[in-house]
Amino acid sequence: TPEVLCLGESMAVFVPGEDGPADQVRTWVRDVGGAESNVACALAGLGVPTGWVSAVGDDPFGRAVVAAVAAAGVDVSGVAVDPTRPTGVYIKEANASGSPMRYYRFGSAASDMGPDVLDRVDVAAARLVHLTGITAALSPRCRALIEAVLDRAPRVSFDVNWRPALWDSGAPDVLRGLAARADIVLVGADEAEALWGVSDPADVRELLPEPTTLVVKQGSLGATLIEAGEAVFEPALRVDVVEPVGAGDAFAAGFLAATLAGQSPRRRLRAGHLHAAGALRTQHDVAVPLPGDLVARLLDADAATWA
Ligand code: KDG
Repeated sequence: TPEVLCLGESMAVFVPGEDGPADQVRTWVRDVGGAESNVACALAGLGVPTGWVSAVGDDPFGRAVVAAVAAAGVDVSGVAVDPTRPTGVYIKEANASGSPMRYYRFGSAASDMGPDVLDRVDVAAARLVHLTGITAALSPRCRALIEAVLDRAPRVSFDVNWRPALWDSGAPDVLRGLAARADIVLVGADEAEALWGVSDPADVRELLPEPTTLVVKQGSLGATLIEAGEAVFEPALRVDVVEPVGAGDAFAAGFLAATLAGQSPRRRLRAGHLHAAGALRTQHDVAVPLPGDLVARLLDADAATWA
């Protein structure tokens, strides 16, 4: 049985298959993506038994998504097939400065998931359930589902993952309320600034005093972990960014795997940075893994060698 369950929607992703403005691109490459399944794939790659809980349509994209996640070693027995609704799609006009994402997911199979998902999936048996703020934006039923997970799961990690395109209004309060109920919260300083008007990790902490563990990701600078009254900052690696989507998911996976393994704050943050670096260097959502011996050396390197 999986130790970690990641719950959320995944989609067929289309990235340009040739150069030029998106409205002139005619060749698109079909990939697979979704924040929570990205985390699940990366965790499985790190050797953590992981399941993905979701729903897809009874269609080719749904089958492609499930096959890709299963091929990464993730348990997909928690994925339902909804014959009445389609699998979602998104378009990624990939570039290094940030990729505008266009979603075609309204009314999708996953957006109709509700608390009844917990009749078929035992979240109480997992060591950790990973959620993101994306799910809260998909539908009232999805929001009720993540509230129900927060009620029942023994330990929840929550990546705020604010996606402005999915929200009309209410995001600051909803996302803060959900984050406050989680055990581990991951948030970008830029997201915290846009949502709540604060970006300094200590100020974010004041806003979210309840979670045991808070990680504020400060972009190319690094990340700060605040836990048991202690703040630890660890600089990020310098990377040539190809396309940033998926880096947050890779960071979460590295950080969570190291956390489950009981590692030190510094190693947990470094594990996050190392996996994020892999995702920053590819157009795909899921990272190209860095060589294991390099990872092992960098996790324990002195500060000068590391950054
Ligand atoms: O974190 C990356 C995700 O944003 C991407 O895979 C698509 O799940 C996605 C979303 O809803 O934005």
